[in-house]
Amino acid sequence: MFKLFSPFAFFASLIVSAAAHAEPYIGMAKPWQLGFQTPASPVMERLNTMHDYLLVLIIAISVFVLLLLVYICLRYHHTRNPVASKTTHNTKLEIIWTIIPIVILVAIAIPSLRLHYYMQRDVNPELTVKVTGYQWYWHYDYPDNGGFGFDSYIKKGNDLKKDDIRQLAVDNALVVPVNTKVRVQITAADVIHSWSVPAFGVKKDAVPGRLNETWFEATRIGTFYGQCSQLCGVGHGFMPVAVQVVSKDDFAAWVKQHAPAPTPTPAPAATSAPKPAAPPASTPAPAEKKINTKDKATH
Ligand SMILES: [Cu+2]
Repeated sequence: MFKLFSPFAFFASLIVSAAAHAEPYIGMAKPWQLGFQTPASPVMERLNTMHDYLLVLIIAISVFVLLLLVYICLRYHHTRNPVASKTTHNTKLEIIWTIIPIVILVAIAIPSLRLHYYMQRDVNPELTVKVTGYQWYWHYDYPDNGGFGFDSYIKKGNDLKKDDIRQLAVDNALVVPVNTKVRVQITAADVIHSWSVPAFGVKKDAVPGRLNETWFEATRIGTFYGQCSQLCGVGHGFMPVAVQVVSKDDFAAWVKQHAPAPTPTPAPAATSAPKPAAPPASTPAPAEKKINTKDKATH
């Protein structure tokens, strides 16, 4: 038993914890967590600041109202104030309690609208990915990199490996480079879904027949998780979002691996040999067709 508390064990535990820190970062909610996930994008950092600012305002207002109530209860108790005042109007006071709330609302509205504007517009995106929600999985396309795409399904049961997080691990994560402005175009092919990654401050509805747009810039390497955030049917809880942020070099290598090979040969041999490479490139097409038909149907 004593060996457990020996200096050796202590240093061993330090080494183990140091090794744990060297592991890739995982962006997800932790048990008993209070507050937001650690921000990993400029948008989420600003959302955090906005949240803290509002918290200060809310606490100040709540404390002021509480103190006022306590003061009134004590000062105007019938034992101290047996004859109640008959005053009903006080112009000065009414002007003050109209103007102060207006000032507070303006002080909230200005930074809030600025942040909304910042979140909405994507300034010179360096990469575009298209996200399509399906019942019940996500499909990701890379139009800038040859238009290849793939499905992203939750890993369940026997597919889960040792380090996989249950209910969040997927077979194919969206891969993006770090410190790169990524424009995300979001739509759906059946019902409304919502693509969200809390650490990036991103949550956008995926609506059939509509192309929504948002952006993020991941500031750290790691895997970031989110979940579908619009009730979309029985599989709603089983279509997690996983974004793998890698270095720019790793991303280039990954694209090389997955992008469809360029087809320089015009049409000399239409044999069945190159067919295996075709499915990834052709999968997005039916999705777009589906969306178009729905679009026409709804209008
Ligand atoms: Cu969904």
